[in-house]
Amino acid sequence: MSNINYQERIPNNVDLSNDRRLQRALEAWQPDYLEWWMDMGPEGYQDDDIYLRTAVSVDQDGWASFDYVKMPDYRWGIFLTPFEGERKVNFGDHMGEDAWQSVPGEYRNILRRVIVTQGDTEPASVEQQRLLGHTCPSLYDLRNLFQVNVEEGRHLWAMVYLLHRYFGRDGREEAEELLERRSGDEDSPRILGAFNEPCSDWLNFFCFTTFTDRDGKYQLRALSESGFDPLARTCSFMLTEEAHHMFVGQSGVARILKRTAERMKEGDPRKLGVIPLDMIQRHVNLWYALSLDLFGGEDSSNAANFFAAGLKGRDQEMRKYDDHLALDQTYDLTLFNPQGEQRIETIPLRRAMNEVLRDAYIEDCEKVVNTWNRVLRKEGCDERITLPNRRFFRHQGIYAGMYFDPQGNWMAPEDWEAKRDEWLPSMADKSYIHSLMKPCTEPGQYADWISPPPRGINGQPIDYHYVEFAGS
Ligand code: BYC
Ligand code: FE
Ligand code: FE
Repeated sequence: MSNINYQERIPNNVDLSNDRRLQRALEAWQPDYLEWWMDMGPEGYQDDDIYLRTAVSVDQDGWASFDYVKMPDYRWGIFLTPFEGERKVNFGDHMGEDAWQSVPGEYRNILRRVIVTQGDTEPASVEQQRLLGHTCPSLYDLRNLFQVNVEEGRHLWAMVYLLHRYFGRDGREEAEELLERRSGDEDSPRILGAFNEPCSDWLNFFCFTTFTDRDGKYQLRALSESGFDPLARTCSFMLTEEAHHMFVGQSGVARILKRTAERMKEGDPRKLGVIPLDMIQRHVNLWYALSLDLFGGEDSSNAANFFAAGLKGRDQEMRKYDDHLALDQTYDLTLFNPQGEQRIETIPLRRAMNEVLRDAYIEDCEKVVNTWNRVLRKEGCDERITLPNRRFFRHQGIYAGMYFDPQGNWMAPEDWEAKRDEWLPSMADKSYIHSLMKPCTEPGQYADWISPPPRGINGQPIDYHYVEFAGS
């Protein structure tokens, strides 16, 4: 079934109306979700008409339609890529067995944990971005922010569906708790580090959607290989939506770089009201490092168990690899002792699966940075954006609690602290950037610190009324 039933209260392509218990349970969760959305979703824009895309089909082509929607009326629903019939578990100890259509008892807990961890990031990101609308650089950007927000809301629905459908009472409790934790809250924070960090201006937002949503891409890709078929199919549809989130980030940073490079020909970017390259670099450093942490420990028995169980594969497990058992191979990790001496430790490949996924992510990020540097080159600017070494500013895994410069050299803590404001956003950066963040809400108007996009959304012009404010 590839078409979505929009007649129902919860749009879906999972035949919800034939499972009354599940339908009732999800319909009972729906008002709590909406209450969360009104409390924690974009502040101040709930009555406005936003030019949004809504999923209308799960086919690769023509899956979305565009129209004006008030965000609380967005049709959040449950969409899985179509059932493929004969799917098998394709890696790990169960390789060759039929893919699971229900939860294998022995993996119930770890599977629930992965689904909850994934689900938790989605509302967290909406919470982090909740005030950004007030300082939007244009209606085009405002609309993109809201598009990302409603789709992250839908990603939460995707995980809540799995919890309700496959995990009974525990699942329903977890679904409630997903609406109770809050990004950055001291008592009840979100689960993963990056999702508790503030994201209070648009440079942070564009770096977040470039680097943190891109972690989403790789986690979802790994889960879309899963032997638990409903998880695989849910994640594979989420990836369709994810592409736009990363586009928003990558093109947002590119537009900032373009404007900065243009102005640098005239003088000091700070005096000209644009964002200096070193400030942009510090934000890249921060969000890249926070996002690297999201892959978990380099040496992880959890990761080995996930892989062995056939629950979480590598990036493009089927396309990129021939050996799906990963039993005979190893992975070399570079470790440091407290004196900064380096040594290599070789671990079984299965234990290194977090690091293998991180490698794929890093490669992708390098390509993104290359596209940014092409923008600088085209503007005749000789400076370049770079990615810091994977050891820089890490809080999870084997480099946590140690200090490395952006080139990856070990440092004594006090030496590192003295350099901190050179490498990471400082209070001065924050107040300068905040001073630039003035809303631009006339169609076709763009803030001075960012260049307009080369084209609009869905073939519309860049001065389109992407948001129609209520009462105007
Ligand atoms: N922060 O063996 P370890 C997205 C915990 S983004 C805090 O090293 P493991 C999105 C870990 O839970 C994609 N805690 O790692 C983007 C464990 O705790 P317990 C999100 C962390 O288990 C933008 C302990 O450290 N999806 O969709 O292999 C906008 C040691 O565990 C962190 C997923 O993450 C951290 N950064 O975990 C919106 C996929 N890292 O159990 C959305 C689901 C590790 O000892 N999650 N810990 O208390 C997973 O597959 C895995 O849980 C992890 C790695 C990738 C997080
Ligand atoms: Fe998401
Ligand atoms: Fe996303």
